[in-house]
Amino acid sequence: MPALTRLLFLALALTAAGCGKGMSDPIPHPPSNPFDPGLGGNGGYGSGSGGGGAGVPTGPPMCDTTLRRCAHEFAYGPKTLNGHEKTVTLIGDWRTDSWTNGEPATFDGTKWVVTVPVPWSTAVTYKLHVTYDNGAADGYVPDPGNPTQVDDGFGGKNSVYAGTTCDSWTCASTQIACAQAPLAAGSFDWRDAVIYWAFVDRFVDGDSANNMPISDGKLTGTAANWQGGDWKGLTGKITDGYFTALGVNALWITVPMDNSETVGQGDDGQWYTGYHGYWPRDLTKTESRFGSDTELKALVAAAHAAGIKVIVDYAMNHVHKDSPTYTAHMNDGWFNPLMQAGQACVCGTGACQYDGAYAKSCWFRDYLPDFNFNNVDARNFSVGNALMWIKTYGFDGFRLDAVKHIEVSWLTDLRAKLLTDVEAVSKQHVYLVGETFTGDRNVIKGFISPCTQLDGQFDFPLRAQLVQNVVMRQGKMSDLVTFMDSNTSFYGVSVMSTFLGNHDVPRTVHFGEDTPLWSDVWANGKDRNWSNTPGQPASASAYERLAVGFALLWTNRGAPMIYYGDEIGLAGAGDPDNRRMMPWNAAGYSAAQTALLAKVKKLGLLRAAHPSLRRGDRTTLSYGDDTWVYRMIDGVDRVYVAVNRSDSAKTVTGLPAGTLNDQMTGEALTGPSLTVPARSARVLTQ
Ligand SMILES: [Ca+2]
Ligand SMILES: [Ca+2]
Ligand SMILES: [Ca+2]
Repeated sequence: MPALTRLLFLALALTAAGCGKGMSDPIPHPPSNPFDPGLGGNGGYGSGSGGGGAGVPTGPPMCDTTLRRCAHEFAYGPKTLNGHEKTVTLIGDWRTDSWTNGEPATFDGTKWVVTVPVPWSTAVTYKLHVTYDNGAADGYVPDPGNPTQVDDGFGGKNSVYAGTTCDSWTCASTQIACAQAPLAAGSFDWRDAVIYWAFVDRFVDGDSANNMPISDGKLTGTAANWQGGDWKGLTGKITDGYFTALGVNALWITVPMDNSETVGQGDDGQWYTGYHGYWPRDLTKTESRFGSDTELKALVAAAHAAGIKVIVDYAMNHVHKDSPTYTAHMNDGWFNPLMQAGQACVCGTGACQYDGAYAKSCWFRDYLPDFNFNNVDARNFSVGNALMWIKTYGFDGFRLDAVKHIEVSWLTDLRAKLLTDVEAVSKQHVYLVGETFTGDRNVIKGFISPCTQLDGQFDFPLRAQLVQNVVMRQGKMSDLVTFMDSNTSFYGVSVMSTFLGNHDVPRTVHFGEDTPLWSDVWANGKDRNWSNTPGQPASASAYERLAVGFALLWTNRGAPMIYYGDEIGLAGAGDPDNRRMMPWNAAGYSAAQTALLAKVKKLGLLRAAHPSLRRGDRTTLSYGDDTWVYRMIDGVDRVYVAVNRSDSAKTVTGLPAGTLNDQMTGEALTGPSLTVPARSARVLTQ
């Protein structure tokens, strides 16, 4: 059907529902077109968004002309060739080190060609280095096809390409910096972040004295009750070096404020507590089950001492009906009324869908009053509250929940206040990462503007594509290559958070089983979340596939995020089964879990050691149905990555000749072609 019709169809069909924090999805699952965004609705209280999917982006990426790069093909031949050319390498000034680290050309049957990204509307000075197979001396020659030459200062000539602009550019990576609040020299660069989502209630119980599970006969078992994790336990993992060993330098922690003491029913009919933190009650107090005010400050201090930033989760969309803020302002316009459109306007019901006219004003549940940020007093109060939290505890960033369900004015007000009241003092950039659970990249992009709105969002479309093509082995590797090539610059100057799993989707290890537990990457796993819950996969293959997924994210731009437990392939279906208590007895891990953990650690160290993995430009060197070989370059740093998703070893090509050291295994190998074992990734340096 036509694209617009299809969008409308999806918007109607995928009226996702279900609160990620204890609601289930009542809608039968959609068919599985790999480019459908799917329901996505279990994230951040729903927000399933129809349409778009992982399709072709609309509009060029957002970046300043100084960062824009246009692909340009340089050629050598055919007229001047003598047939004995062995290698032809382009050298020049299109990149900082490209006079000394050139780009090899390939012979296309008639001439040698090489495509490189050239700076926007900027002349490029270059020449070619040619070697021969007949014993002739190699030489540096200007481009015989380009009459524009200048002296090279060594008695020879360089060629000059006048430069170009283009309709479809890429963006070079750059640190986020806002003119309104200049950064201190050496301030933290969020492109370097590796984030760990420490779901506090389920991470470490460091103090049993604060354990207060709710006693209510309506609760089924403990899956949706408080389980005892706290800030003291998390702090212990910071100080014992767990995160440092993983290469993690940023923590995302659960909403820290007081949550409701009651239970509430999800739309799956089950009863839940506020263990997840998304039912805020007293917005000025900390949650007693997580610990004291002093313990939260100690957590931040311990993190900072270990070189770890702290990103605090903040749920600005609503409060719990028990909140004194609601009691005081239920009738003065601070909150949207529950009754709208002639109904109880619970998101996902009747006229009050997660998308459309009531997306911003519907209530996620009938006990979660929804702020109306068109009311300036309500907005000022809420932005002020967020600022209070960041100033009081010294957090370094916010993870902002359910972004597309609030007025954008809240976001722009928050950013403006952060610039004037926080960044101008700290000289550090406050990272704002949003959750917009959708496969539609244009919706996600709409909130990204680092100095006025968000620095980035969680990259749900990339997660879907990667899990599908690599962990589930659907489609071909070329699908992933095409998607990632279109995705790298899609959000312009930004720091997206890339990830394989989170608290709203089934545990990723199950997508990697020999027979995946779900055949649709957007499945919410709620068919097995209360009964028939999955155990740890027995076969090593699932963990190995997960590790290949980690390797791809850890060798590309973005701030990769580990959902707690994914580093050991922790089992679990949909919410709340994907929030099991973190097992800390390493002796109880299987060999496959231990091997996965070791790989994640190694990737963390490699990412820290190589700027090209965090900021570099990626060039595909070869790919097959199951393999992908690419190179990352940042200045003089270059790393080669060779991925094989299949169940048999594969020979890959396109690597440089000579010795290549696999930093994952310690093996010394030889290019230009080499073998990549089944379900593995090599990270190679010369
Ligand atoms: Ca505890
Ligand atoms: Ca409480
Ligand atoms: Ca709202």
